[in-house]
Parts: sequence; structure tokens; C-alpha cells
Amino acid sequence: MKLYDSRTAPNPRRVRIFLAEKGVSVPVEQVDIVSAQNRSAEFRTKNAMGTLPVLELEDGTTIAESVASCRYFEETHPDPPLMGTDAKDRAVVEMWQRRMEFELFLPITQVFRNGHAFFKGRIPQVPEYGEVCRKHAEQRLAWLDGVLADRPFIAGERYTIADITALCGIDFGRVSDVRIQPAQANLTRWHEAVSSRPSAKA
Ligand SMILES: N[C@@H](CCC(=O)N[C@@H](CS)C(=O)NCC(=O)O)C(=O)O
Repeated sequence: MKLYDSRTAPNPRRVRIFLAEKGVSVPVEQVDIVSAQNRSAEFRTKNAMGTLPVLELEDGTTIAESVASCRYFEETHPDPPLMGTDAKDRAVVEMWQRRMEFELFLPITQVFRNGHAFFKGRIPQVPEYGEVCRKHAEQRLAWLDGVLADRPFIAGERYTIADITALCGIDFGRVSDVRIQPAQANLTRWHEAVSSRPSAKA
């Protein structure tokens, strides 16, 4: 088994944090996004999309979606549960995971992809769309601050994959100056709590 990783990218960090929370160690190979190694013909034999992370299993199966890789480890290493504990809880966690991914993580990454010099010439960029995504992400941070008023973690009482997705998205937002505002006390408290877990350094 091997995890194809990039130390600086937010999606691979999601899987690394998930693994750290599970206490699972997997051999890792770094793929250089800067030199576009991930877009090479050789790497595309593992993931036609050319993105990271990619989890390669013993039998050669490649899993090239972060949440799908997390699902694999949730099934093979159920403790501690990070994707819910019973039918209702799994549904609630999935709801928050998807909200964090679609409403926060993706807009934040789109600010970077459409506005940052790194992607110039690599992908078609629409800077105006990046700014629409910035506003969207800022509104969602304000919303999330309200959500966290009555609970320690995003999906409720326990730390879950929804917290991992939100943490990785929010931390990546710094590159594009999308940040938690000082007045967002609940979000600040949550961010300090999840950042202080040893897994955040994974
Ligand atoms: N939906 C995929 C997205 C993967 C993705 O976009 N990965 C980024 C890194 S965070 C990437 O490989 N970017 C490099 C590129 O597009 O060249 C997942 O969840 O794993």
C-alpha cells in the first residue's frame, strides 16, 4: 500500500490527518506538484485526473478521491470512528462533511486556483470567479461561526471528518487571505482546538 502525497496541498493533508487520527501508518511517496509531476503521463496511469492524493492498495487498485480513501480506512480501522457511529450519526456526519467540502473547502481552493500566479498557464483562470468564491467562503465562515455556537465540533459532540475537511480548507485559505475573523469567537475556539490535536501536524 502507498499514499501518493503532496506536503503543501490541502486534499492530501485531509487523508494524512485522517490516518493520524486512526493511528495508521502508510508508506508515503511525495509527488511534486510544482514541476507538474502529477500531470505527467506516468502519474496519470495511477490517476487519469492528475490530482493528489492517490491511495494505491496492495492489489494495485488506486483510490483517487480523498473522502474515498478516508472511507477505506474507516472500514478497515473502525476505531476511533470519524465518519459516524450508527445510521443517523453517519448521515449527520456525511451531511456536514459534504457541506464543509462543497461550501467551504472548494470555494477556498477556487480562490487560489483562479487567482494565484501558481496556476497561471496550468489551468484556465477566471479571476472574477475567484473573487465570487472568496465572498462565498467568507459568508460560509460567518455561518459556521454561528453553527459552532452550540457544539464543540462541526457535526456535534465528536471530532469527525467534517472537522478535518474544514480545517484543511480554512488553513489553505491563508495563501489567498481568506481567514477566520477575530470577531468569529466560536470558529476561533474550534480552530484552536482542532489545530492543537497532534494529527493537525500530519
Ligand atoms: N476531489 C479530489 C481533488 C484532488 C485535488 O484537486 N488535488 C489537488 C491538490 S489539493 C491537486 O492535485 N492539484 C494539482 C493540480 O491540479 O495540478 C480529492 O478530494 O482528492
